[in-house]
Amino acid sequence: MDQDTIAALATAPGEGGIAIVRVSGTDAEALLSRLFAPARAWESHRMYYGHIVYEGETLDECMAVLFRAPRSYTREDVAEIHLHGGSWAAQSVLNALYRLGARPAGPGEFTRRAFLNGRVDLSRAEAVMALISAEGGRAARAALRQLEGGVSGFVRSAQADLIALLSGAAAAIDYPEEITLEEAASDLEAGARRLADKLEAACDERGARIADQGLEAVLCGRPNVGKSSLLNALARQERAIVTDIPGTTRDIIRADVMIEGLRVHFADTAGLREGADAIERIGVDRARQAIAGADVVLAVFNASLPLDNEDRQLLEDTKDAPRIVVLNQCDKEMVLNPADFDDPVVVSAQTGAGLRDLEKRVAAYGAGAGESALTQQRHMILAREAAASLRAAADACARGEAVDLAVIDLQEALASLGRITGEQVDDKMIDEIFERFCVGK
Ligand SMILES: Nc1nc2c(ncn2[C@@H]2O[C@H](COP(=O)(O)OP(=O)(O)OP(=O)(O)O)[C@@H](O)[C@H]2O)c(=O)[nH]1
Ligand SMILES: [Mg+2]
Repeated sequence: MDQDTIAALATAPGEGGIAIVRVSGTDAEALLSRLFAPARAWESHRMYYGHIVYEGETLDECMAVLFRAPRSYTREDVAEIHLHGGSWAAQSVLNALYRLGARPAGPGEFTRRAFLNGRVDLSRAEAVMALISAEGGRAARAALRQLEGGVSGFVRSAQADLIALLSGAAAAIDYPEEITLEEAASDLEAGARRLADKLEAACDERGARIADQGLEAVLCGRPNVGKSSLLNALARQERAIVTDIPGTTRDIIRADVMIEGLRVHFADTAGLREGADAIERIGVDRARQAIAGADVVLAVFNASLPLDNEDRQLLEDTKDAPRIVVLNQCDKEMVLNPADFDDPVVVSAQTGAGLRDLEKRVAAYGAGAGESALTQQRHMILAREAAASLRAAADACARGEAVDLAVIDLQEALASLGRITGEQVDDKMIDEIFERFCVGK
């Protein structure tokens, strides 16, 4: 089945400057030649101008290029036809290709072929998808590092460490006169723990989530301090209703803001106070839940009024949380003294003063996000599995068990690492990974 020639739209559907139809497989050149006649014989990696003609009808004016195997995305012969954007031309060219014998490509099938033909390892194939779906610069950079082989390189070095441990153990088993089993076991234990530490340090789930999905920042404070006004100012649009009536906001209102390549989800919440009506009480409960789940809490106070009990309670409740104290309404006469607070940001939602500082302080909570060696869930799970096997090997050595037993754990660790790059994979795993791709990639 993998010998079929496949075709799909490689660009996003809908209107656009150009639409690219991609064809891959042994018949790619023949199919392209049926629809498009270059002035001279096809030369690989060269763009040709011409017209796509099928059954006497000109379907589009286009540019076409042929990449002969193995110097192509899939390592098969690949043809790309650059058509005018919009769906009609691309669809009619695809229909012609299907009638001439190409098969519609499945999700991720081009990249899957690149993997099966050995052009990229699994972690690089996954990086292609991560790069396509990256929303912010931070996530895109992590994907690019992976695409350039960051993950493969990290895994290769861990595999080399493991193989060194395994050969040390083998030496002790084979040449007991050269190295005692006690020495071998203690070397093995130390080496296995070191490598387990390294693998665990390479996984930063929180950072990976923040780079990929964004940082949760929750605005909270008592009614009327200006939480909704701040949300609107940060979002640069009127998201939340602002009035001088305390208790205006009840539901959580969200706005996404891109700060230095990091997506930040700001949530504006109901003012925290007792004795509100039934609706507002639900809002206050939701606010408390949002605070508990936040990556950073923005505790907002009205700098032109003295602290009241609710303000003090909020300071107390959030003192151990990742928190930024925000003294708002600084355009009015300040009653609160910034020196009394722990590194506060002084702002005015009304004039915009201090907002840039606030953004920087928020973005600092995403510092380093997505910069660990591993950033994909699947890779982190396997690295942790490998680390667990290494710790089991170390524990076996520490208990004075036979080195052969530790060797089995080390081999398991090696197998887990092999699944990251795809040296040790089964078809089911490959299917699961590529099904998450989009068609045309
Ligand atoms: N002068 C001045 N007024 C502000 C500032 N921020 C908010 N206000 C005013 O304060 C009042 C309350 O603002 P909101 O943004 O609705 O306050 P809130 O904290 O969301 O209030 P609740 O939703 O009731 O909890 C409004 O009249 C705003 O115009 C500011 O920085 N300076
Ligand atoms: Mg509000």
